Amino acid sequence: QGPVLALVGATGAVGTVMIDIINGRESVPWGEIRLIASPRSAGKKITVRGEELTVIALSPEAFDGVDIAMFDVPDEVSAEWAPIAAAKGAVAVDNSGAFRMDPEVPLVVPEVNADQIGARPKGIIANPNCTTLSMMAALGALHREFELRELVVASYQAASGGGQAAIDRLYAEIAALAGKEVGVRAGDVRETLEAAGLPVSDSPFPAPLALNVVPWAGSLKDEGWTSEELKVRNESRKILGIPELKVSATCVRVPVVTTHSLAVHATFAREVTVEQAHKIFAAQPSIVLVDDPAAKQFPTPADVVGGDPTYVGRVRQALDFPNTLDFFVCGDNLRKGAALNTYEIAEELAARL
Ligand code: 11C
Repeated sequence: QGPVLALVGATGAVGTVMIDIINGRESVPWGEIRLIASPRSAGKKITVRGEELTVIALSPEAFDGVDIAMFDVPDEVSAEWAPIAAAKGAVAVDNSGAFRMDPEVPLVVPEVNADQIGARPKGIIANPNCTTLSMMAALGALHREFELRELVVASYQAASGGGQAAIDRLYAEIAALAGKEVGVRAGDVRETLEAAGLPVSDSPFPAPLALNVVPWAGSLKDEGWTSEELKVRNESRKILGIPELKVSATCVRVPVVTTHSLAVHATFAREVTVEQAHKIFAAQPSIVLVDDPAAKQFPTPADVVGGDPTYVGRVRQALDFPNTLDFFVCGDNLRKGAALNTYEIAEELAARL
């Protein structure tokens, strides 16, 4: 009998992708899979690997006998319940922001720092933010060879990073603007949405997202930075094991449903040629290199959404910055950015139980 896996938040946007991933695996090590959600979703039936499972309500007893509990719930729910699962003897793999910067909680991307999975004094392992995660496989591989020193990034984040309500809002905005000649006068997109009953005050985004880009993700922190930008800085440092890494990020929401992209400007201790970088990327099982500028081949969210790997392209040696590479990455924020990485950590744990 294999270990017992619990999925907390089984009915949410990421939980649903998690079940897709479990269903898509050729084989799984689990003796039992248990689906847990809020009392509102309890009783719902979901088919997992051909077996109809009933979602049970979150309670301490729900963790009885559980070996690994994956959490895809809001920060405050994880903050309360991951320690309860751990006290019941499970390893909690948490996709929220509640524990990521806790020095007693490893923050893991298996292909970068799987070695840290074993040191988990609180019985909790954290999964990074999807924006940070989208570039970690690429940066981790380059860092191993060339020693990363500085990182400047701009993100192009999909609506689904904000959950189902954010996806619904983007679709509603697109429908309301379809066929109209807008985006030609300041404020006309906003006014048209308002006339269609979609005022920005009701939106999860602080400006229209359709036909627009919005330089804002997360909440306001000190000195004008957003929580998302600080997560990119702090989490990159922790995952890569470079506490002094210089990082500056600008996080931007774009009218894409799913798949985050980042323009990365990374400076290393040593010179890195495009050819060397290509070789390193091509050797990583979790990276797909799509980089043929003459043929206009590069990754875009629309072309890679639903995929597991990180897609890398537009690799260039920065003309005016020594030892610096510029490149573009795309990664499905619901898969590798959230559900897949969490599940890969659970698989690593299962192999070590
Ligand atoms: C977004 N990256 O795109 C965020 C969502 O810390 O796990 C995930 C927030 C987090 O809005």
